[in-house]
Amino acid sequence: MAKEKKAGNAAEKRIEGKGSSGSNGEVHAGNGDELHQVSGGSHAMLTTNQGIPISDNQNSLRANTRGPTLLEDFVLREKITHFDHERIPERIVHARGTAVHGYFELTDSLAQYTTAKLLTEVGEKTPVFTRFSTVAGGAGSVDTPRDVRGFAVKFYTKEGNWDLVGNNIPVFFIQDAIKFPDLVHAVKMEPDRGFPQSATAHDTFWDFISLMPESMHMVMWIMSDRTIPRSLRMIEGFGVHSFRLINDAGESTFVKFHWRPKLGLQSTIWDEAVKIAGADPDFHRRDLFEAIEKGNFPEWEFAVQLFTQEQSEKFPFDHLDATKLIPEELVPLKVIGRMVLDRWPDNFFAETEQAAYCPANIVPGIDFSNDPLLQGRLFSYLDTQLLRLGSPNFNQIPVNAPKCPFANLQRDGKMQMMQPKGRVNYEPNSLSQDAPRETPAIGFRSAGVTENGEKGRIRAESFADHYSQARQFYRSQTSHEQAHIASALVFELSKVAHAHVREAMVAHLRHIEEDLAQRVADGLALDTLPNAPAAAAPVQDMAPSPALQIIGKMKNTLEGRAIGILIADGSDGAVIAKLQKAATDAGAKVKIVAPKVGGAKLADGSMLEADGQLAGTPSVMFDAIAVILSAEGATLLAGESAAIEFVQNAFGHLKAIAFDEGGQVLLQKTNIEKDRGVVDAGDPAGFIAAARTRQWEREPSVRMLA
Ligand code: HDD
Repeated sequence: MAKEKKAGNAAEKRIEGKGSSGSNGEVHAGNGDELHQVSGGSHAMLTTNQGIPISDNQNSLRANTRGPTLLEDFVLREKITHFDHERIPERIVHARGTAVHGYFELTDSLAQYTTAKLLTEVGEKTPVFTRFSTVAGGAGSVDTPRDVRGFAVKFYTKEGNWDLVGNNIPVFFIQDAIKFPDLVHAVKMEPDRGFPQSATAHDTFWDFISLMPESMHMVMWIMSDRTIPRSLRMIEGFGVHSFRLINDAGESTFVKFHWRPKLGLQSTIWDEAVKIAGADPDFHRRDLFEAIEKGNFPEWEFAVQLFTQEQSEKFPFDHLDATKLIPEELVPLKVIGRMVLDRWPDNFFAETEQAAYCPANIVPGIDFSNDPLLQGRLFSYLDTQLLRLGSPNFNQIPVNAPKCPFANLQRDGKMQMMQPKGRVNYEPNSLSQDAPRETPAIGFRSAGVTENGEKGRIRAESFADHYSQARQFYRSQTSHEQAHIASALVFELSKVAHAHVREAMVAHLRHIEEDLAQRVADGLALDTLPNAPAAAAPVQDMAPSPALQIIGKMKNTLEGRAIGILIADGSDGAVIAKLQKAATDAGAKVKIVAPKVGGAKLADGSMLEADGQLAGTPSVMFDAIAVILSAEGATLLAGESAAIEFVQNAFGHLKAIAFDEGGQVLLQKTNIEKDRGVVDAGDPAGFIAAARTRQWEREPSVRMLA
């Protein structure tokens, strides 16, 4: 082939003599620019999908140097066609998510209650693939909107796959699956305008909710800081519904499943979450990735609440109603194992995007309850997977395939990857010795439950109490958390243009707590409190449950947290090093932030490289900050709004701040009032102690909460 025929898209002169045939390991030039591909090594040969070696991956086939492209260019057509088909439908809900491989290890046997091997073989490590997600936003939305987090775990057990498809909130919006499409339509982008993306703060959501008293308990949870987590490593997970365990005598026990993060719970401040969305839309995904890369494997305890039918009949609520939880004080949690996530997927699409979770995937020894929300889910997920993945053979995709042997007589269909042998594809048969057969002794069996009563579209009387647990949740919170709930309601309802919807919501709040209704009404400038709607059942005063707090479950630790140190030319290296050591010893990740990413020249003349450039690394990325500056550095940064905001936002987000003499100059410029959380950098221990928590008592001085 003549050289000019291989010319690229830049100045042809430069290209001549540069294009190569691109054989194995060679630099494959041809676009006229200097390429920095690695030479040498043992690169695989680039081929088409038919295995035909490709000689030139830079230029399509043309009739002449500057002529039209030829239809016969199968290399071009195959590549573009494949590209055009690269996307599959995103999940209708939970579209944005990130997943990690790991294992579940059983520490306590539940042999008394179940035959499921993964819950009875102590020490056994079961591989898992766990996907965290937001609910409302599209796949390309941000990580930190106010939203429920999905917590879906696929256990590849010896007896088949078990999917525990839960959330970071133990209750749900609705009691019956038939309402799910309405709920999702209401929360997603409004259909005429196509916004807002990934937000509940709009008319259609609150209109729907204000007409659904059963959602009030969930509303308390979503307005709490549970929906603005600091890290996916710091969220709880819940199976939500009651399930059943079945033992070898065929007896069944009800069970609720819980995940409890080793790092404890922590959330962001709402203003912080909003700013993180701009600074790093992938904040949670990156945090998880970086932790795993560093070997700080996130870990959760796995716990169960076990109870009998007789016990459940005495509960002051119906446990089959997914808008109710079982307080830990009523049925304590029993920790039976742990989950460790230790391996990032090799390929996001192949694994995370194609992962197909389904609550109906269950193993012998576990069974469903009659929760009508769960019953509807058992249908929905398989149907969704068929649409998304396009074929009933999606279970053959490696991330979805069981890791135990599996065999049946299902055959054919699009994208069949298996090549079954022989004549027999039916059962029973007498022609094959090896065709798969049923195994009555160990095969899956449903609990032998007697069902009777009248068929009909009826909601049980026992599902009628919509406010008692909402009240219990609100009353169980610390005063800081209550203020956040009230303020979140004010924020969300302030985005609702229809006054009657705002009023209807305040009216519901009166059943939950009069004081909450008043605070929200004040925040919305409502003159009078609207009348509460008729409640379908009397509202009960349940004992507060401190386990429902976040602040009460935050760990006094820097493990998993990050500290940002702002420096500039002339900063004192010794002070920085001391802080760095103290923070690292306490388990924190430390990042240096400087006006230039190359770093800063310290007072002793040495260069300290930066991990982030100031404009792109605001303090919302950190749990605490230090400002270590020379006098000149401080004067320079006093004229830089990113530096002022670095300090101001850290203060506003209730974070600890360490400063030295130069840092103090910048602090003065921001007009912040020093408090216990603003610590001299000469006292690293004091700084670390302050950095372990948020400065809650500072909050009234920095924002007007409802
Ligand atoms: Fe759902 C996805 C959690 C009720 C229908 N759901 C989905 C995911 C999670 C949940 C975590 C994402 C799984 C993943 O990472 O791929 N969903 C819940 C919880 C619910 C719940 C905790 C209530 C307790 N869901 C629910 C109902 C329906 C659905 C009542 C329909 C009747 N959910 C779906 C779905 C999704 C889904 C449409 C979308 C993508 C997918 O399944 O794979 O089938």
